[in-house]
Amino acid sequence: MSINICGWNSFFEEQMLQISDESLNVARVISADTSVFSIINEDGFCEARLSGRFVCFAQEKSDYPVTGDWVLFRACDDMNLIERVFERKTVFQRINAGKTSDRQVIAANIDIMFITNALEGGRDFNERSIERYILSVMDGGAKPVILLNKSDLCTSDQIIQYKGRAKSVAKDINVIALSALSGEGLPELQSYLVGGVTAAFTGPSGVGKSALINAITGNDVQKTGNIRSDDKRGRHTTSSGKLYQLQNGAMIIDTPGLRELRLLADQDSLEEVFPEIAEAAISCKFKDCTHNGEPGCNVMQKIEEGKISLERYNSWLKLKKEIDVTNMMRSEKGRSQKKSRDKALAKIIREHNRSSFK
Ligand SMILES: Nc1nc2c(ncn2[C@@H]2O[C@H](COP(=O)(O)OP(=O)(O)O)[C@@H](O)[C@H]2O)c(=O)[nH]1
Ligand SMILES: [Mg+2]
Ligand SMILES: [Zn+2]
Repeated sequence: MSINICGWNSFFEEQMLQISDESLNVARVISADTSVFSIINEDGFCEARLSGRFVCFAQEKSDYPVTGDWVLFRACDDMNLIERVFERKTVFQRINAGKTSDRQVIAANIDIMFITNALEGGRDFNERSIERYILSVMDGGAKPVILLNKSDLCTSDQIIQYKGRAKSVAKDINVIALSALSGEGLPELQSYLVGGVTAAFTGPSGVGKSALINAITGNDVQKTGNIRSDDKRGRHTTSSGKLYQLQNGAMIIDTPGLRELRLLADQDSLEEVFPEIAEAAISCKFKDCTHNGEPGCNVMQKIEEGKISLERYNSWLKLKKEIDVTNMMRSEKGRSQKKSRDKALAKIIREHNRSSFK
């Protein structure tokens, strides 16, 4: 099966080969509400809902389709029913705000994530926020690119300084200073948007994500969300994001501004984002050194020598604590969920046995 719309690739094609049901159609999710999904395929746009079977078998809310997902749906008389979500190539996710440890997938199958920041006289520029976003994006599998928007508000010397500061926390990651207003730097951003690529924008509110998307798309974009009658009634679709298709075949997702990006990541991703700490750790005296006061700690040594910055170390410590606590909460939750599933199953078996012996 070949699907003539953008973003489909061998990762999904291979999954398709495992599916023998000819009555199902492939589509990509453009925007996701709690129960209504806008989807696109060769035949155009339509709306779909979740099938009862899908809801029944979904283990958690994060299994539900989000913007960027590939799905299989059944066209019924008056409704399209989503039966399945393809395994995601990449995810952009966080832990839900509040006291939970539930995971919220914001968008899926993003190849390139533009981590957007603003240089409003530097007020909003923050290395620690950039580190947090890089960690989240890399852990989800997308390739991060750092954008420093609103360069029109800075002198060229200031821009060089900010770029250097961003680079100090983003070693192998491209940093682009640009302006949605003046157009400076836009061609470099556009060079990422080739046919078949799915790119997305994330970052705090007000940094200019929407302005940048408007600047690159101009009138070129099919404002897919706008044709939804639901939007005219003002239903908000911001919980996950919105996907736009450029005429050259690139796809762009505008994700909602996040007030809080609670991390869901593993230790390996943390090491990737803080390579200098991971590298120094190899020479610590103890294999399980936590770099928090043990004798013979090479990380501490490097900090004293000024080879690892104290800010970076403190940031690493804070992020590590955060992901450790979350992972612990999640594994405890997983255990207790399994326990209640086992209990429910035992009850069913007991009742079944009782009734068959009657
Ligand atoms: N000076 C300047 N202002 C910008 C630029 N990009 C966006 N803005 C302004 O910043 C504000 C927030 O932009 P918006 O795109 O809504 O941010 P979003 O919340 O990240 O989507 C708006 O008032 C924009 O006009 C820029 O490159 N330069
Ligand atoms: Mg916006
Ligand atoms: Zn150590």
